[in-house]
Amino acid sequence: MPREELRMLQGKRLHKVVDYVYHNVPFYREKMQAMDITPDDIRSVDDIVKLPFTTKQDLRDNYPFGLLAAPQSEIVRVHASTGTTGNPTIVGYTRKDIEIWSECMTRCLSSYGISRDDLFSVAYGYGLFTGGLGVHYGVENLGAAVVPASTGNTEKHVRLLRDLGITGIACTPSYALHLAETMEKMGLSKDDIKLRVGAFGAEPWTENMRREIENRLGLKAYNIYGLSEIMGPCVSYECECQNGSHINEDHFLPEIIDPVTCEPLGYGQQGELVFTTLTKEGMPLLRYRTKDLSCLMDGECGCGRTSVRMGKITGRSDDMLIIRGINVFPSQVESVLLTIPECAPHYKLIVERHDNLDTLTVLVEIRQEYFDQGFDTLSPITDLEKKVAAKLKSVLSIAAKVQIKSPNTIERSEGKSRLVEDRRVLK
Ligand code: DLL
Repeated sequence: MPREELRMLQGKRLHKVVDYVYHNVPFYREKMQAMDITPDDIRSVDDIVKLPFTTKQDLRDNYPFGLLAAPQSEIVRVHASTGTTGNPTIVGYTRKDIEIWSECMTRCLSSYGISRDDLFSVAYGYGLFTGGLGVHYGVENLGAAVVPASTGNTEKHVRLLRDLGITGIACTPSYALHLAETMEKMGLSKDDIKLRVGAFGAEPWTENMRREIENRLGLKAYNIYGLSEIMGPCVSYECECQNGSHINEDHFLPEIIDPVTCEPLGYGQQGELVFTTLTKEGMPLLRYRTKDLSCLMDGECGCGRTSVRMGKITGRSDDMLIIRGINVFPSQVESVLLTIPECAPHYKLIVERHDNLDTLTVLVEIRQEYFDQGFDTLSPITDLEKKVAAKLKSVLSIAAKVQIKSPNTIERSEGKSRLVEDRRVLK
């Protein structure tokens, strides 16, 4: 679509979604009333700057369903992502939302060259995380055959790749490398499998990782980006030119802002990505601050698509970690530790990558009074470590190794906290 036409379409859809949330979501109506604006003030894309921002905190404050615009009877699916502390972020989708999501995924898969003739394995987690089901519906919608492998059981997955002649795969880039390693340990090589396309995202990755995945699995590796609050996978995707990821702009209106002043930035400038959903019915969001740092790239792409592209995610403007594709906030770990009487509020997180799998180790000090009661012997310590690990697992959804430390052994920091040591090197 020519850009002028696209902008007109976006303007029309923007007005419609603003009108919709104004009348259906008290949170937005109150925000807009406080800013003295009505839906009639929003007539074109340029008016977006008049609208309020939405943050993850707003989603938490309105937990679980306060930001839904559609009646609950219209919601056909619910997903959840990690919240900063306590409450997860809940997202509800209507039947039409699922259709649009699948359509966006189909665009993305067909831009990678996937067709009805392919057998496509989805190795993102199925469940509350949007990766598994999100990609799954896109593959089915396209008419390719989906193999819902999910994560884990890697050797079985390698056998499926070989025996079924699977040609496409979607997973995190680190899992793709783990898969390659497992395959090699099983005495197989890329010549034993038929993979030719991979859709990798849900965590940051580098050009070196791309080359390594391509060499070891014998496929072409494409980026896929998304976040559950906006939709899930396929907010943007790479085309064959691999010069940035095309945003599905007729559904998600992007902006780049300065994360400190919130002022809009121009094309090519690094800042925080912000999205407004243009067609969502279940939980539309206005100017959602992703905290992802990137840039927007204009100009026509060699593939002929006119949609704007975003650069690689270069970091986050908050402290969120992505461990095995799962979002983890240090404050979540802290909130769990605070519920365990034996633990002192002194802890440290160590994130490492072994065999291309991320590991999280939590060091936490025991409180002096428990230490004095004989906790300095091995068995109660092991029990406590198990108890803390189980609690962390239930809240974070990933396994963490826990090491209980004696009082006053974890370094204290003045000023900027050094709670996290991320030892992963994305080569
Ligand atoms: O990760 C959705 C997704 C699933 C995207 C599968 C791609 C593939 P969340 O769990 O809500 O949703 O996490 C969203 O993950 O804000 C980014 O920080 C990060 N992220 C997602 N894709 C990429 C990517 C899914 N391609 C958060 N590169 C986002 C770098 C990514 N970071």
